[in-house]
Amino acid sequence: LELGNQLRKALQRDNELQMYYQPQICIRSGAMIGAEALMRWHHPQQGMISPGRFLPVAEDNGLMPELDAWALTSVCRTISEWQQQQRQPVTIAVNITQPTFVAGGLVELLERLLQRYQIDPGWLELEITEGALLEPTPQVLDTIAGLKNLGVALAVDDFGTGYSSLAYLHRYRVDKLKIDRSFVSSIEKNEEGRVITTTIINMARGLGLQVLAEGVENEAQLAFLRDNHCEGYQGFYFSRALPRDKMQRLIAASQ
Ligand code: G
Ligand code: G
Ligand code: MN
Ligand code: NA
Repeated sequence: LELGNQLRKALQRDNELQMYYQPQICIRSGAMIGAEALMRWHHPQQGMISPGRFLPVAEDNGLMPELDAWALTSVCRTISEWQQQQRQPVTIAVNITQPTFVAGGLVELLERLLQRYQIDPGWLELEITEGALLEPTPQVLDTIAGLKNLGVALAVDDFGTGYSSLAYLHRYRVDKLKIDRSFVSSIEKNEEGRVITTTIINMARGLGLQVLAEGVENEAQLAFLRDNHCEGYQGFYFSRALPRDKMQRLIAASQ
């Protein structure tokens, strides 16, 4: 409860919560193609608190929609600066959770942000988990259609770990699959991991979707992904999530 109240207050201030950015790399060219925005909480007494700890607190306190809105706003403000320095869009992905879809208002919020910060929607991607897509209620369908209408890309996060109904890939016109890092880490360990990874890559490519591997930690995993024509990757092998200024320098150097 204590931490919940502190998180509620942190959402009102603008120095405790920060977005960090993990680079995403094109496997063929080695070029930086984007980044995933990941939230960090610099707690005044407890120091850095990871999302693994504060996201459940946010959920228990009904703060997920507010937290997702905070992340989107912060990222849009950052994109409005970064897009000045670049010729080509660099995709910045923001995680959006199920409660935010249920709460409604996501399309309207994004519309306001794109307008206020004059953002080229090509810069923005939303990551949603399979769970959020599972129940095709009219509201979820409307939200997805509205997002696509704004020109914002959709990626399915942690792909392969949810209750996959492959039908939704078509129904929702998602743009990208992110191969869950549990599969990537099993590439070197067992044949199942390799089969699942290549199957996801082939399915994505067959459906005309982009495909990006998460949690790449070493050259062996990267070589396997390259040999099997995966397009992009992120992971500690290239970089952890970086503070905004470091990411800005990487982006500036990327074109
Ligand atoms: O950042 P880290 O590497 O520890 O992320 C742990 C988990 O927290 C991941 O599942 C990630 O999707 C989630 N996460 C990190 N930042 C955000 C955020 O800004 N919004 C939401 N909804 N989830 C986030
Ligand atoms: O669930 P989501 O994909 O949004 O979460 C991203 C999470 O994965 C973050 O917690 C991030 O810190 C973590 N992560 C990113 N790269 C790696 C990696 O190479 N190895 C491991 N173990 N975790 C990673
Ligand atoms: Mn993610
Ligand atoms: Na993920």
